[in-house]
Amino acid sequence: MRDRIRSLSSYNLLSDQTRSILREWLPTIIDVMALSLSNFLFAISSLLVLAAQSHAATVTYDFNITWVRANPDGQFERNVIGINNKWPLPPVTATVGDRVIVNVNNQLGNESTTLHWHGLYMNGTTQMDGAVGVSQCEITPGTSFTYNFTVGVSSRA
Ligand SMILES: [Cu+2]
Repeated sequence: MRDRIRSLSSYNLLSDQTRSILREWLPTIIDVMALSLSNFLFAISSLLVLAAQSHAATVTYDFNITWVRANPDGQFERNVIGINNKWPLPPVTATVGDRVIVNVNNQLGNESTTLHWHGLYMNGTTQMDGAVGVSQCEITPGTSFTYNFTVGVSSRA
């Protein structure tokens, strides 16, 4: 502590009484300042963590549902339902808390369809869970439907 007091450039200009007060109280003052700084840093870092946690993303996909030729089970090639003229189907990647928007256009021509979000609870948005006639109307050929839901904690199903 004595070294810190010496390092103050104006210390030698102070009166003896002021110096003795400083000698007595400076360690405490510096400790309090250090404590305040650590509290301040802790508060700032807590805010940053909260900000990071509350910053959910929105992920958007455009899925055209089409017939494609594929051999999913290794038996023989045939017409299967694909997305954007591809099979295997593309993954949807999101984090818990994110909003997922999927613009679906049914281009099958002869078949209705929906997307089922197996494994997600879909709390509050069961009308978008894809079970035709149970929780959602079918997306008829030539029509579109936009899925829009927030990813909650998934089940283990
Ligand atoms: Cu399911």
